[in-house]
Amino acid sequence: KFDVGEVLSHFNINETNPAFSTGKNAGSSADAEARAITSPVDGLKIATVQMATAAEYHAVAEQAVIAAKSWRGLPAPKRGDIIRQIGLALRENKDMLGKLVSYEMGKSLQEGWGEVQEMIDICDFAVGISRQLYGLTMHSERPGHRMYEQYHPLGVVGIISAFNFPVAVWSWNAMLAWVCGNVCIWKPSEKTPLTALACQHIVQQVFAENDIDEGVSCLVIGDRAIGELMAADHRVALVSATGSTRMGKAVAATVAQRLGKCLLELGGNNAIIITENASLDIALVGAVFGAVGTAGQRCTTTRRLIIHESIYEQFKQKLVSAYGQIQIGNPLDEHNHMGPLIDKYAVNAYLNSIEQCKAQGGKFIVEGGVLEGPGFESGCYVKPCIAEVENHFAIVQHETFAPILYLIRYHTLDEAIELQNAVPQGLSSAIMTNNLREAEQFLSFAGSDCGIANVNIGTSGAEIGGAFGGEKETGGGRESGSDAWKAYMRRQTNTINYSTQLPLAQGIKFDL
Ligand code: UN1
Repeated sequence: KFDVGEVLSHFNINETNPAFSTGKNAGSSADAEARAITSPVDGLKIATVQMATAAEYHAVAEQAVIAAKSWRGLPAPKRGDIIRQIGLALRENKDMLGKLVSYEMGKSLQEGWGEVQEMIDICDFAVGISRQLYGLTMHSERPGHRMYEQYHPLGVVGIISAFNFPVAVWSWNAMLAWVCGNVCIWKPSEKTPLTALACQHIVQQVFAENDIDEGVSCLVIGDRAIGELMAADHRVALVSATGSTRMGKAVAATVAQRLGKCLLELGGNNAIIITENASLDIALVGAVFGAVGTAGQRCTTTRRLIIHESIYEQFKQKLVSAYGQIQIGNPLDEHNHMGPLIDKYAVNAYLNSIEQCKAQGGKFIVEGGVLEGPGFESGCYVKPCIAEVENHFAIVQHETFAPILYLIRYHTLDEAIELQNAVPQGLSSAIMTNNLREAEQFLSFAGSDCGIANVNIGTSGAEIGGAFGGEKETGGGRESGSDAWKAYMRRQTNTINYSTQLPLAQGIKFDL
């Protein structure tokens, strides 16, 4: 049974909560704006947070700069040991944190727990990486010389995260940034600050037990004004931002003004191509989970199905009957597949997109709409819907963060791949086929133009071990696994002369 009070007190979340926290030092100024956080699950107020002022942000950033000097001195494997302990603490808190994610954000409890599991996984990955921050050794062209490269910490990393993965995406960034020797300032979405406070509570306990400096993990609660301060702040070496393309463009432009570093993970418009050689049962589960999971609010959500004409009608029927079985309701009730959207703004955006889709010629085969009545009092529960469209419709080119699935028909695989690529975004993509030629063409340089391309798996639900991110308007950043850690470090090339001469490179003569 879910007990909000129990979960909140477990994480030391009170009725009113501070605007910032660097551990022991947490607070908010008298003139800070208070904001009530309500749950999309039942529309009830959960707690109040204070919004940080500019002065508070600057004070936190100062503390981060100081902490960066001590944290970087701790050897990387020792930093990894701290992350190992955070991973253990997250295991202990998985149930509670998963529930809070589900209640504050609205995703199903399975997905709330899955999100915490993703955090645990990245901790384990980061522990391993802490002993593998490898640089190369090169052969110098000069005798008695040696060259190598090493990776040093950047300093302060700013993390702007979105409401839809309120804790996992922060952890991808923070755990890697920390083992790489950086300190972090986290600005969570103003829609989901309570799960952020819970994470800060978990992390600060581990830090306190290990006598780690105040300020290695800084949390600042605020809206876009805080994001703007961070983007403009020369003390923040890297700004890692997850969210809309509009937000990413603003962050990138500001960071570019000071030639800082950016890591962007923005919108997706992900498609699954279903060929005549697909296993339709696999395709069905992949497509439905991809489209309705997290109520269509993942950046990896399946938004378009590009289906071969020979199986189009058959698959359409399967989809319609599968949609008829989707249980919508309180996400903490494990019988439900789908919870609410994050808030009423999201509901309006959903309704608006349905209107536009109809106006542009879309034909709905599963109708949408807002659910009313007992259990739906928050006004945030909507029906997942399906429309037959053409790929070029303006609404289809746009990412609506809601469970609206578009169906498109194709004749040849070349055409399907062209359609899949013909959107401004480039995050995730998939093909459903048992035909090797089709799969390989899709994965080739002439295939999908996305950062993620899957075969016989949907577009969402990536594992943490691979680099996560995408091309075009998705922003080009890569987070999480593989060698994404390199984004959190600066590379230094070192050439050492141990000879008794000073030969110059390129054979240049310079005698005195
Ligand atoms: C996001 O939606 O911002 O691949 C992240 C997935 C998850 C992460 C999504 N592992 O769907």
